[in-house]
Amino acid sequence: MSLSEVVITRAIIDRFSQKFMEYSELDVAIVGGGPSGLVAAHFLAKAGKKVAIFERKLSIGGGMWGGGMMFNEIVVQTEGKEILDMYGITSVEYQPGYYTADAIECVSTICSHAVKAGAKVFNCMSVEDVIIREGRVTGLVISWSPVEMAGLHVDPLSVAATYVIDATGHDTEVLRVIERKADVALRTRTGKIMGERSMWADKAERLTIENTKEVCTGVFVAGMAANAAFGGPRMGPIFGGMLLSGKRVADMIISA
Ligand code: 48F
Repeated sequence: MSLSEVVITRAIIDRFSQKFMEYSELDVAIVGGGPSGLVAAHFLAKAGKKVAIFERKLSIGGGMWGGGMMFNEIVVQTEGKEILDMYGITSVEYQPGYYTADAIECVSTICSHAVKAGAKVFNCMSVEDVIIREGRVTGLVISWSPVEMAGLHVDPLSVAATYVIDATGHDTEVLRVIERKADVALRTRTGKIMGERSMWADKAERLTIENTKEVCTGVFVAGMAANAAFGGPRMGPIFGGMLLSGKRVADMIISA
């Protein structure tokens, strides 16, 4: 049998359309496929939730691939190591309370678990806006990232979601659009995004967990976005807080 390019083309378009149609109404839409978003997707999908990640870049993994300054090893503390153990990711004690792991093994393993549990990843898609009804975010406005990058004048599409997780890292992009466009006060001290503070690994790691919460009705923040929203410091290339935040936000949404 000779292979037909047209069949290959139709197979891709058909299957993608089916997938996108099925996932255009979600229990949880996660913006950002960094470590916190991937862990959240895994636990939510495992609990039977219909969940998708929208990731601007071609690749998932966010800031994890590059470890610290492109030395592709990450550090986790004891609590973070427990999550790596759960995933079967190899970690090695460096000195008491500090463990290292291969960044590539971390991203690929966590992503594999998320996808196998049923989460869908829509890469190359940027979230540029939200849909709000009566003070609650009910969906996301999405576009192809290359459209955004080229500044093309093309209207976006939308997906509906009961809950949204802003896991966009340092830039808190979902909250930024809510702050700019909607009359919705965030549940921070100022009612606005407080902005991240300079690096303080120990404090930041603790605060990342504390700051993982519902920041306005229907929208949760996780990972570095949680600290940026609530004025916590950045932590640098220690990733336990990201993993624990992803699990915590999933637990919170499951019990909500
Ligand atoms: O930055 P990122 O890895 O977020 P995270 O899960 O982890 C933070 C750490 O990597 C590191 C750190 C701690 O050690 O400080 O930075 O909090 O991943 C965020 C992802 O969100 C995507 C972005 O491309 C990245 O992969 N992203 C950001 N804005 C959008 C987006 C958007 N508007 N639409 C879609 N994806």
